[in-house]
Amino acid sequence: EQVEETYIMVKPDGVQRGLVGEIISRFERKGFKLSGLKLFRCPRELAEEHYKDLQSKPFFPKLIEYITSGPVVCMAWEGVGVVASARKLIGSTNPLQAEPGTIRGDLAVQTGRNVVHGSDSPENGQREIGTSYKTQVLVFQT
Ligand code: YYY
Ligand code: MG
Repeated sequence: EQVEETYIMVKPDGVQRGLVGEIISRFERKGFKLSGLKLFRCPRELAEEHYKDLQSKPFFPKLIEYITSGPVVCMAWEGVGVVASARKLIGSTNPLQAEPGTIRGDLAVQTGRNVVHGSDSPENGQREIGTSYKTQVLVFQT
C-alpha cells in the first residue's frame, strides 16, 4: 500500500451553494491529508484538457460550459488508497443513484450538477493535478 494523490474539485454549483466547507470536512474527517488548495475560474482550454477523455460524449459541450461557469475549488489530497476511497466518499456519477452518506447521495440530484469531481485512477490523479492545480493562471476572475 503506497501513498497516492487524487485531484478533488468542488464544481461551480458546489461553490455557489456554499458546500466547500462540508466537502472538505468529509475528506478531513476520513483522515486524508490536504496537500494543496486553490480557488479559480477554470479557463475553457484547461477544462477541455481536464475532461479530454470525454471529448466525444454528447454531454461534453454542456459539461465544459458548466465547469467554466464560475469559480471552482481545486484540491490535491494525499494518503494510502486515497483515489478509490475518495470515489467512494463522492458516490455515483448520477446523484439519484448515489448512496445516502456519500457527498452526491446527500447533496445533489442532477448528474450535470453533481457538486464534486474526483480522479478515477492514480495516473489521472497525477495528470489532473498537473493540469488544473499546478497550471498557473495569470489572469483569472472569480
Ligand atoms: O467521474 P465522474 O464525475 O463520476 O463521471 P464521468 O463519467 O467521469 O463524467 C464526468 C462528468 O460529466 C460527470 O461528473 C457529470 C458529467 N456527465 C454528464 O453531464 N452526463 C452524463 N451522462 C455523464 C457525465
Ligand atoms: Mg470521471
